[in-house]
Amino acid sequence: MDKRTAAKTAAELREKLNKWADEYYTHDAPSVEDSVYDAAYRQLTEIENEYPEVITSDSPTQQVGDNTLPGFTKVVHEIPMLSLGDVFSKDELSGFINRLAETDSVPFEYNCELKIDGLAISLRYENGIFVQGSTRGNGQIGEDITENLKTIKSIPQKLNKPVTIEVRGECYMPKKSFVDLNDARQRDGQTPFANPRNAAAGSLRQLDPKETAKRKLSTFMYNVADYDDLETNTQSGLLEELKALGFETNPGYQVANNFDDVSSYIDKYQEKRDSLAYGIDGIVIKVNDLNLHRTLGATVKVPRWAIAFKFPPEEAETIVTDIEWTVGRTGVVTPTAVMNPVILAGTTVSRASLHNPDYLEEKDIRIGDTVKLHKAGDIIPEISNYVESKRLQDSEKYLIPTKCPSCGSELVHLDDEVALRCINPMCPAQLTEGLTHFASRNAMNIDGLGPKIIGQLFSKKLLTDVSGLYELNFEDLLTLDKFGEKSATNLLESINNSRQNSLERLLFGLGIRHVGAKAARLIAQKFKNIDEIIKADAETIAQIDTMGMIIADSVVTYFSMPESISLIEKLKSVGVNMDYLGVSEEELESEDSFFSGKKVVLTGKLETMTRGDASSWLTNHGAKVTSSVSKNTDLVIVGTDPGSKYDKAVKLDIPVWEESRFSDEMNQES
Ligand code: 1X8
Repeated sequence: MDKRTAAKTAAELREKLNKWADEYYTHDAPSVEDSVYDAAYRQLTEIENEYPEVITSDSPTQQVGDNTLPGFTKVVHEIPMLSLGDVFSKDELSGFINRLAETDSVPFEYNCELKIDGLAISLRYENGIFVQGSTRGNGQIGEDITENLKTIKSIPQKLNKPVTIEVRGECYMPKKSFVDLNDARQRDGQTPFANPRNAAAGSLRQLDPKETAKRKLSTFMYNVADYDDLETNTQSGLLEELKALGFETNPGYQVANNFDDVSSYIDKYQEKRDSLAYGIDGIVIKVNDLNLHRTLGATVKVPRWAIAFKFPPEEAETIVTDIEWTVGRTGVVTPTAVMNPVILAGTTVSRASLHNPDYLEEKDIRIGDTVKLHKAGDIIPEISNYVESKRLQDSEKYLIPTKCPSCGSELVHLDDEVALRCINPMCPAQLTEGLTHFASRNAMNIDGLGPKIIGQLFSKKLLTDVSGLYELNFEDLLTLDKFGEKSATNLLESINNSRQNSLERLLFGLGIRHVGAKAARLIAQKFKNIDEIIKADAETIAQIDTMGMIIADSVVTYFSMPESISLIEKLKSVGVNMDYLGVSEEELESEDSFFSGKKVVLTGKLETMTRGDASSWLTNHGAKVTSSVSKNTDLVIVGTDPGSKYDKAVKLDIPVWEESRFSDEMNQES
C-alpha cells in the first residue's frame, strides 16, 4: 500500500470506527458485530504502524472516546478505568506471555478470568457504605449512576467490613432476562436491543431508577482501584477478598503457571461458553502478582499486566430453503430466511430475520444458498453471508415480492422508507395483528384474547373487523378450538368490560402510526371525546405539550380515511365508550414519569418552547416547578444566558440539563 492509499484508507476506517463507537457506546445500538469493529480497528492499527504520519488526533486508536450522556452528573475517575489490550489467536497470546516472561526472570503466575460481556462500573464505599457508583465513560470521566446501581441486588449497600474502598467490575444482563426483556419490548412495539450488553447499558442509563429496577441486572466485581488494606498480594486472592466483603465475584477463575495452562483454560471456556447463564466474549489473563502490576504499569490506554483473549464469533453453515414474508400490524412486510436446522452457540437455529428488502438485496441471499450464520450478541441468529463456492449453478437472484403474501394486494414503499408495506386496510394478516394490538394490555386490555384465538375468529369468518368483536356471542366462541363454556364466558366478560374503557385506550388500540400509549393519553386528555379528535386539525393537536407535527399529521391522516370513520361509527353502535374518563387514582399512583415528585427550576431563555409551556408540561408530569435553586432542588433546566441560578446549581452539585436534553426526555415521555 502506498502512502496516499494508506491515508485514504485510514480516513475511511476512522470515520467508520467513530460512527460505530458512537452507536455502540452512546446509543447502545450498534449496527455491526463486535468482530467487524475489531477487524476494522486492527486494520487501522496496522496502517498507522506502517505510516505513523497518517495518525490523526481523532483516530480511535488515540483515544478512548467520549461516551458520557447528558443528563447524568459526571464523575471523575481519580484512578482511570483502563481498557484491555486484546489478542485474537493463541499465537498472539504466546507473544504477550513471552514478552512478559522476558521482563523478569521469575516465572509468572497468571490468573485466568472470564471476560464478561457487560458494562464496566466502579463502586465507591465509605466505611463500608455504598456512596457512589459510576460508568466507565471515557475512562477518565464517567456518569454517576448511583441510584440505578442501588436497585441491583448483587451490589451490597453495606459491606461485611467498614472499609473505604473503590471496586471495579462488570454489570451484565443474564441471557434469560435479555430474551424476556426483548420479548416484552417487541410486544409493546419497542425496538428490541441488539444484545445483552446493549440491554445492560440501556438499563443502567435510565434516568428513572424505577426503570432500572425492572431490568434484571447483575454484577461480577474483579478489581480494586483504591484500597490500602489488602491482605493479599495476588489477583486470585483479591477476588476472594472481594467475595468476603460481600461482592459477587465470578467463580470461574483459575491460576495458571504457563502458556499451556492458559491455553487449556481458554479451550475449556470456549466449550462451556454457551451453557453459562451470562455472555462472555473472551478470557482475561492477568499477572497474578499484584506487586508486579505496579512494576509493569500501563500504557496510556491499557495495563501491561493483563490482556484479553477474544473468542472468535461462533459460526455455522446451513442451507436456505425458503424466504418467508410476514405482515405486521402496520402492514410492514418482513422477510425471514428459513433454513435447515443447525446447532449454533448452543441452540438449534432454523430462522433468521432478513430485516427488509434492501438488506436482503444487499446480502444477495437466494433460496438454495449455503450461508454462514452467527449470533448477534451470542443470542440473535443472523446470516453473515452466503458461501460463494457453494452457490448452485442454476441459482437465481431472489425476487422481492410485489404482492402481499396475505391478501395479494400490491405492495408499496411509503415516503421512501426501506420497509415494504401492504396498504390494504382489510388485509387479514394486518387485521389479526391489529386486533392483537387492540386487545393488548396497554390498549383495550381484553384478557384471554391472544393471536391464536384472533386468527381463528378471522379464519372462521366470525369477525371481519375490530368492531365485530363486540357482536360475538356465546355460541360463536364455543366453536373455537379448546373453548369450553368457562373460557367463553370469561372472554365475553372481558370483551364486555372493555366497552367502558376510557378514550385513551381506544385511541392507542386503533394502532395509528406514531401514536403510542402516552401520546394517546395526552390527546384524549385534551380533546375529551373522539368526535373532537376527528374534527381537530394538525396544528391544534401539535399544540399539546411534547406532541410533534409527525404525530399530529398521522392522527389527521388516519381520521381522514373513510374506513377509519366507519370503524368508529361501528364501535359506537356496539356501545364502546368514546369519552375520556379521567385518570383513575390507581393510574395516578403508578404514574411513572421521571419528573414525578421532582423539584425543578427553569432558567435562561429556551429556544424551542416558552418557559410557560415547559413549566406546564413539567407540572402535568408530576414535577413541582419552583423559582429558586436550593439544596432541595432536584434538577435545573437551563436555556441561554442562564445567570446566577445556574451558578448556584453547579455550586450545590445539582444536575443541570440543557434544553436539548429536556426535549429528548419530553419526547420519550410524550
Ligand atoms: C474488562 C473485563 C474484565 C474482566 C471481566 N470482564 C470484563 N469485561 C475481568 O477482569 N475478570 S477486566 C476489563 C478491563 O480491564 N477493561
